[in-house]
Amino acid sequence: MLDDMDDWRKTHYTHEVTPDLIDQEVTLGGWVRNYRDLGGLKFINLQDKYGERQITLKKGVVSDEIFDKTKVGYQYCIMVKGKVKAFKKAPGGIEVIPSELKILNKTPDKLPIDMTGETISELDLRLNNRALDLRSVRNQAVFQIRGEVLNTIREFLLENNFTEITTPKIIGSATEGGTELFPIMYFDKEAFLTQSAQLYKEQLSGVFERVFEISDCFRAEKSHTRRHLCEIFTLDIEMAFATMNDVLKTLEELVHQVIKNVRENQMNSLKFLKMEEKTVLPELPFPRYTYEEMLELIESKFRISIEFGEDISTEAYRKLGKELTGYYYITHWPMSIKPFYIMPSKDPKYSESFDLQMGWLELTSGGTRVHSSEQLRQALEAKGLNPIAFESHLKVYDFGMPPHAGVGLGIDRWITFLCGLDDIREAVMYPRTPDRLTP
Ligand code: AMO
Repeated sequence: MLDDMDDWRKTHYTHEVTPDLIDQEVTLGGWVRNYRDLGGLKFINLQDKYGERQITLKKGVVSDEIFDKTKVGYQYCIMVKGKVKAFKKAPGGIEVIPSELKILNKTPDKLPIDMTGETISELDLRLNNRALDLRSVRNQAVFQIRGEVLNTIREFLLENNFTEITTPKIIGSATEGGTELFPIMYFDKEAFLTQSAQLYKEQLSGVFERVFEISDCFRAEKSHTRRHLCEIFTLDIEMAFATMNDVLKTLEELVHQVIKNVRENQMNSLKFLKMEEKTVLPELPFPRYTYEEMLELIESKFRISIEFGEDISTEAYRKLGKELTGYYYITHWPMSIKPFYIMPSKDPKYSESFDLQMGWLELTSGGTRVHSSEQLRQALEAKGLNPIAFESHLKVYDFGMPPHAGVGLGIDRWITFLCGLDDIREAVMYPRTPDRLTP
């Protein structure tokens, strides 16, 4: 039989149950992280979204009725009314002596994954049971950090005159070329899920000047790596009256602020993930290397030769990451491997583009954009794309489009790195990969 919640409401979350509440009555609610029955003594570790508190039932101290009735299992959903007491050996130096306890929901005897924190179950099994898995302390730490990162990004950008935009995720034609798009049916027409806010953020930089969007985009890439997803969460930034150099400066200041806040506000989560020493405030400005300097470095240090116009291979990045362990920029990529909207450099062999790297991992792409409609038309043609398909975008460029520049940052990749995770799937609540569409 389950208990009814009735008019019980939580008075506190676990982290609010601090020593200044000693001898006061609280009502807590959450799940049983751990349960020990030592005969005359029962301990329940009640967890909620912020942490846990020990509930102690000692025969003779609590009523016989509650002592005898209380038999819980892992992850039972419970509510407890009780008094806060000081107890040195309990987590946080506090325990709650219950006067009443309600079992609101039960679990099977054997849970599909370990929830005690003693072992980490295999990732696919955890993802199959993701809502349960997300309750683990480790995941709580990851998603506290993720929340802090997103919050700081918004705060920082809003303070710096950016406007938050929301752009369509269902689109009629390819954003950046025809590949990597998921087609969908839009009534009787074919449409696509967007791969990037690129064209809309550019258009809106001609309205709100400095814009950003934090949202999903979709990549139909059959990549089975630990850094690729099919649904990604990106930060898109676009700045009018600006070039790549302005974006480089804003981005590094943003990264700096995010790490500062994560250190200040999420130290416990960093410690739990053993990332407190690795998460250091980066020095500004970030080192900048041109693509060509990078190729020379890779050749001289690792004897890996990359032809001008080729992407830097994963093998080379992995090695580079051992030498360049912090954040750094790679600028002026060959125009031949950049999208049509990127501005060519004075020497058109190069482009006004950059990536922000963290060690071996690419976190962003960005650059100065083309803002003349004529030049954009030619750029589309040069990339083998049909300007007619881009007509609704191109006409915006005839309405006084300002010079602009921007960047797209993969939030999931960044969280993977910041939390020291092995696999990007751990950095999102419900990952989408070529093999995973549920839960
Ligand atoms: P790009 O395609 O490089 O650039 O994407 C920007 C950043 O998003 C992340 N990312 C991914 N993360 C996980 N899985 C994937 N499949 C994946 N694909 C990309 C990376 C990458 O650096 N419109 C441009 C941005 C711009 O120029 O403003 C764009 O989308 O961290």
